[in-house]
Amino acid sequence: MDYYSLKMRASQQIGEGDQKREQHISGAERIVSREAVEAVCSAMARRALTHSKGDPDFINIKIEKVCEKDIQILKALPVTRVDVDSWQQGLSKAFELIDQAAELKDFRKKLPDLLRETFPMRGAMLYDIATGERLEPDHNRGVRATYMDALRSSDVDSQKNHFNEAIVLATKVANAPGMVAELCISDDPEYVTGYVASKELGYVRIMKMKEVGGENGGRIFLFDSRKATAEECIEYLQKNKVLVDTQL
Ligand code: WAQ
Ligand code: MG
Repeated sequence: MDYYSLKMRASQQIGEGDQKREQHISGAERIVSREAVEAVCSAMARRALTHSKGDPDFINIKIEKVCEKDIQILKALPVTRVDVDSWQQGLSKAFELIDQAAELKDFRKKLPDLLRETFPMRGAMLYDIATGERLEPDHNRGVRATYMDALRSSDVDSQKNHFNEAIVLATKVANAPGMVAELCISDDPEYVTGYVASKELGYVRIMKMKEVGGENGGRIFLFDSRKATAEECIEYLQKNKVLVDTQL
């Protein structure tokens, strides 16, 4: 069977003169059957054009054929859920889980600053817990995990399903060489649920991690350079084709 990868990114120019920059609005990645390509493509355009972060003036949709033999099937991370009373409590719970996964004492004290740095980024921060260095080739952009989708999903969602997309991304990321854990908060103003994920922890949904209406979200991929090279990890995130089985 023929598969096709579709990638969408949408942005808006903001600011004047020297301050002019591209603000990321929306991005999405899918791997679907040939029959679904047209419908998924138009759903992506609609999604970009109706995003709550703003009206994009640039939308890029890229379509590529993918060989079935190049696709790796991964079992979805097991999902658990943590209910919290406030977003402050949610963040604190997330930081606690990260400390546990990274096996670093008091690492959580660094996390609020790291998180702040991710707010304007289109991709994720790749942070080396062995050296404290950021490893993305382009710090403004970050690294993006691409070429992934749910297995047996040729459905066309014009409405974003945050959880379905996140479990796919988190499963791919957790399987990358040297990956220790991921922390994620959506930058979509109305979406306050976030997660911490790793192979050991699974996918831990934390029901509140920011204020409703807040646009400050981002992703941190915590990586350990004692376990793999940054090149291997980035290559996996950006190039390997993955379908995630969410029904196992
Ligand atoms: N690769 C790397 N980073 C990404 C990617 C990607 N493919 N897609 C998004 N990001 C970064 C980017 O900086 C975004 O601004 C940020 O993550 C948030 O992305 O269980 O919707 O797509 O209900 O807004 C979590 C679901 C939803 C929790 C997360 O993130 C649950 C979400 P968004
Ligand atoms: Mg978003």
